[in-house]
Amino acid sequence: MSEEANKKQYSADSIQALEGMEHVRMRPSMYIGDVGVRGLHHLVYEVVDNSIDEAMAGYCDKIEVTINEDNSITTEDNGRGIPVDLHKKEGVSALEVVMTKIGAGGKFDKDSYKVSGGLHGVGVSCVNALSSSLKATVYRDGKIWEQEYERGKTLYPVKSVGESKETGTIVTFVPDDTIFTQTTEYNYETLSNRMRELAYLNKGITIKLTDKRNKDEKGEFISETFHSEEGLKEFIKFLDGNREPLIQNVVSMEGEKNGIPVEVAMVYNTGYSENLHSYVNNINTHEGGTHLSGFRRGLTTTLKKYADNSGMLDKLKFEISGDDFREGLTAIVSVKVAEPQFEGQTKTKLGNREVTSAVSQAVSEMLTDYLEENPDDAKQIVEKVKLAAQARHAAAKAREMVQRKNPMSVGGLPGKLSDCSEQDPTKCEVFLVEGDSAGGTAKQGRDRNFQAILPLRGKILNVEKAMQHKVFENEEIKNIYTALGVTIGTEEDSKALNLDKLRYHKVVIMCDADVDGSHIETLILTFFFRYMRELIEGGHVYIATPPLYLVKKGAKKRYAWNDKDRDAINAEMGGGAGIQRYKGLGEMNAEQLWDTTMNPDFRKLRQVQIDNATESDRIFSMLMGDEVPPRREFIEKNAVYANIDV
Ligand code: 0RA
Repeated sequence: MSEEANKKQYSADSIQALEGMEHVRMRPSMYIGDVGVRGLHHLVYEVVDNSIDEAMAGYCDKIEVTINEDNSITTEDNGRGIPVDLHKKEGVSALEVVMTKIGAGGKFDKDSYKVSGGLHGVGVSCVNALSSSLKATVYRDGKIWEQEYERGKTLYPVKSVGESKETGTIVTFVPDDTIFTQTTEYNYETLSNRMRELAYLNKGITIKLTDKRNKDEKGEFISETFHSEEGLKEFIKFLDGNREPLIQNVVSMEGEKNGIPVEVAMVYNTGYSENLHSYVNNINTHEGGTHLSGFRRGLTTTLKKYADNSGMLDKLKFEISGDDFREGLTAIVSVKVAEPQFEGQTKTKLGNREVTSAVSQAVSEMLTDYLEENPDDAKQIVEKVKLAAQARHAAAKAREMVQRKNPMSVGGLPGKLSDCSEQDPTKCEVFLVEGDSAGGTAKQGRDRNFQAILPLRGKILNVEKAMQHKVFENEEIKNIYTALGVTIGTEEDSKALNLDKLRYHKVVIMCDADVDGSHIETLILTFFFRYMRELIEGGHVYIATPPLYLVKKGAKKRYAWNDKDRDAINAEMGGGAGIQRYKGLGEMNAEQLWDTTMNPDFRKLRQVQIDNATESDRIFSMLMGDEVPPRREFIEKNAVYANIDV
């Protein structure tokens, strides 16, 4: 063998010989998605998933998650405890196998609803591999057992450290900062949202979350306990609580169809948006899939049949479409599938064919009964559907305008857009700027090679409260569509956003750093979230962060983005520096705006991410809805201003 071939052979062997745990450390993203904030939180979900599995099997009803002072995590459950007896094939304790063998999974049998290929379900061993240290404590068979690991390597054989009549599992892990280089700091809110969601999706379980890093006014650790007796029925009320209900009841069902556990809950509100949330094995399926198709089919056929029989649609001049049945609808569909196939860009689209008819049948039965038993509600719903059909007719015309315009011909671009000269969209950025005057400064300050400016006049439309045709008729919104070059409708889905001709890969929202600015930022984000979610999911949406202060002493000038930095800079300059508070972008000149906010070398862009779509939906409906008190409470709770970069 030549030396070259020899080398190749050697590396192929060494890759194959690489133990699973080593592979997880070498390619963590393959297992947990990424090594950023998301992946870090994923470690917690992974361990908790195992406890939830234990609860779903009927052996556990309490789970506690604690963020410790040092940002390590402790999870504790009262399940059966991970088995500790000898694993015959491996020759070590089963606990050690579960903790150190990739693919051993939480369970050895196949009858639990484990997720394959998706985001979760990679096993606690992955968490172990990605932790600088981990300790497992098991209460089982009258004893307390213990084993510790470092970076996935066992420190000592499983040992008994005491006696107890209890059963359960405690896992404490420290995320490895050589893997999670960006941050190892846990976000309470993120974990809290997920634990709440899990409690609703798995009724009867009590999940307690405690943050030992922070104390409340009473001197107690920040803590919340989540428990739901009614599951999705309560989840829907929580989600839609900020919207005005059309009917007072939640329509819900729970059961098994063709061997597939199906749970559905739905309500109608007086709004215009459709909010469907779907889950498979507790994982939010953003891209939908066969269970969601089944829901839509069941809803449409049942409501249509009822409406036709009622004679209420007799005078309607045009056909009712599927969409009309879903205006003002908020629904959650949750299924458990033994071997789910996930498809789509983010692997969050269920592919299993057999699920469609199971959900469709379940929804048909549920709705048929409900409509028969509640004729008043049925009438309200059919009336709403009629109105939706009429509005859709009007919207279709307005939307055609948005679709037909061709942004690639210069004539088609909005007059207010100052375009860049670069033609390669991956290199281009567009700044959506509040107001014409700041727009002017940005236009002067930018690098016209790759930065475009689109000034937006005043407050853009609140899409949360507007009917669809109003949205597509709105000048500012039409400008955003044409400037970005995106259209509605792909071959696969007539309502999906078509990003093939996206003209800028970075879309930057640039608003004043004050309450008004943050309101406008939220309005724009609401529009993106409701009408261009694919743009956010594609990682194209950013928020610019202009500085709050200019600190000046003699010839020295520095910018500060918060009070702490301002004071530190002042101290560095020896104190007594002059401090200018920027109230808006308009107070900066073109050069300052470039230096601080637009220059890629110095600016701090924040990428907008949706890490919990269900929670984002609730927050937008609250921030942009009619009810003032919850909005005020949220804004006050979220200190400086209410930014939605969840
Ligand atoms: C393997 C087998 C059994 C339970 C578990 C693992 C298990 C794993 C975790 C992880 C966190 N909490 C957990 N609780 C249980 C089945 C045990 C039996 O058959 O008795």
